[in-house]
Amino acid sequence: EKNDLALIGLAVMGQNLALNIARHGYALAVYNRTSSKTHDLLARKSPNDKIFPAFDLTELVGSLIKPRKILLMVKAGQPVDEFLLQLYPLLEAGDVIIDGGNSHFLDTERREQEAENRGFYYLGTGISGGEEGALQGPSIMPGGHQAGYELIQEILLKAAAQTEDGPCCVYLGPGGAGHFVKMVHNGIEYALMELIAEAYDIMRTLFKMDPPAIAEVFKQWNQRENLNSFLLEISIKVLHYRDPETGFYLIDLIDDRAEQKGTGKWTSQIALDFGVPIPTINQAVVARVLSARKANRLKLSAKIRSKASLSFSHQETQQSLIALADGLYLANLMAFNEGMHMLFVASQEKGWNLPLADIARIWKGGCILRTRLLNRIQLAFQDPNLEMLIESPEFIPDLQKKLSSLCQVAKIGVENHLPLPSFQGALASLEAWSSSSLPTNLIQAQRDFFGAHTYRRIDREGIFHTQWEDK
Ligand code: 2AM
Repeated sequence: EKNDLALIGLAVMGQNLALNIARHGYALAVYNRTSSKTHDLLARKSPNDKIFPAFDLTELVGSLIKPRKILLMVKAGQPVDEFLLQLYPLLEAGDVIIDGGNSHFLDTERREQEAENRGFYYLGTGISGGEEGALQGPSIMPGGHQAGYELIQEILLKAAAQTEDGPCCVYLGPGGAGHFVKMVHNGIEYALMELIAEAYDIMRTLFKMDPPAIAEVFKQWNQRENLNSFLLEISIKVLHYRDPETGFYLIDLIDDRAEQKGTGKWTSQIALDFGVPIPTINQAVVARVLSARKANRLKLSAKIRSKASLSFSHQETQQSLIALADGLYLANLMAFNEGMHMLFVASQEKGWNLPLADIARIWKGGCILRTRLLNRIQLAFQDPNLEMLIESPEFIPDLQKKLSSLCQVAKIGVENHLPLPSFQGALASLEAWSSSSLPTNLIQAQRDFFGAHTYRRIDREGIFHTQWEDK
C-alpha cells in the first residue's frame, strides 16, 4: 500500500494527467483496459515519476493508501458504469471515486447516489484544457460531496493550472455541479469557436483575405484585453500552417463538416429544460450539425444560393474590421452571458450555490475558454446578486457603445448572403433582452384563440379569455 492515487483510463488525456500528477511527486497506480497504452505511458514517464502499472483492478486497488482515491479518465457513458460496477466490490467505505470525464451531470447525480449508498465519495469533476492542459495544468471543476473533495483537494490544486490568482480548481458544489459547469464551459466554447469561424468567413469569403492576412488581424485582436483568447491564439497558428505535401495553407484543404462529441448539444438541451435562452451557443451547435449535412448543402447551393457578394474596397474592409472586432467582443460576451446565466439559474434551482466569480477565475488558466475578458467577468460576479453579465455596470457601457458594431457585422452577413448564425443569435438576443415590449402579445392572443390558454393585460389586473369570433 504505497500509492497516493489510482488513475484508470490512459488515452492521451489520462496519460498526460498521470504525468502531471506524478511530476508533483505523487505515487500513482495506473490501469487501462488495453494494456498497450499502459506501456506507452511507461515509455513516456521520466525516471523520477512514481508511476506503477497495474494490469488488473484488484492489483490497482490493492496498491493504494487508504482512503483510496481513484480517478476515472475513461470515455463518458457506459464505460464509467462498467468500471464502477467492477470497482465497488474492491473498495471500502470512505474511499473516493473521481470521474474526470465529460459525463452528463444527470448520470453523475445517479452514480453519486449509488456510490454514496455504498459508503463511497463520488466526485463528478470536469477537466478542461485538452492534451496540453492535462499535461501542464488544466482547469479543474470538481463537484460532489465536499468532504470527499477535501480528501483529494491537495492533489487537484497542484495538478491544476496556476495563475496569479491561484490554482484553477475550486470546489463547485454538491451532486452534478462539477460536470454541469464543465458542460456549460463546453457550450460557451462552441460559441467562441463558431464566432471566430464566422469572423474568419467574413474576411476569407467577403474581404478575400488570405489565411496569413487573417492571422495578422487575429494577432492584433489577441493583444486586446476584451478579445485575447487561447482560441484566437491557436487559430493564428492554424492559419499560418502550410500543408507540407502540397504547400497550400492547410486550412484551405480541410473539409468543412464539423464534428462534435455532444457536450455542446447537452448545453442546448438542458438550457431549454431550465428555461434559459442561449441562442449564441445554440446557433453554434446548430452550425456544426448543419455543416455535417454536406450533400444537402451541395445540392441546394446549386439551386438557390444567390452569390451576389459585393466587393469591398480597402477602406471599407478596414472600417468593417474595426466593427468586426467590437462585434466579436460583444458576441463573445453574449456567449459568456448565456453560459453564466444558465449557471445562475441552475444553481438556484438545484441549490448548488455555485461560486460564479470563482468559476470565472478557474477558467482563466489551463482551459480552452481562457481569455483576459474573464478578469472582468470575475469582477462583475463579485456582486452575488448579479443574474446576468449584461446587467452588470461592468459591461453596460460597452453594450451601449458597441451594439452598433454588432449590428454592422450582422448587416455585412445579410447583405452578402453569408450566414453568421452565432453573430445573428447574439444580436437578436441582445436586442430582445433590451426590449421592454416584444411581439409575444400576439403569441398570447393566438394561444387564447385556439386553446383558450388565457392572457394578461397591460391595463388591468387579472386573467382574461376572449371569445375571438362568433361560433
Ligand atoms: P482503451 O484504451 O482500452 O480503449 C478513452 O477512450 C479511454 O476510455 C481509454 O482509456 C479507453 O480504453 C477507455 N474505454 C473506452 N471504452 C471502454 C470500455 N467499454 N471499457 C473500458 N475502457 C474503456
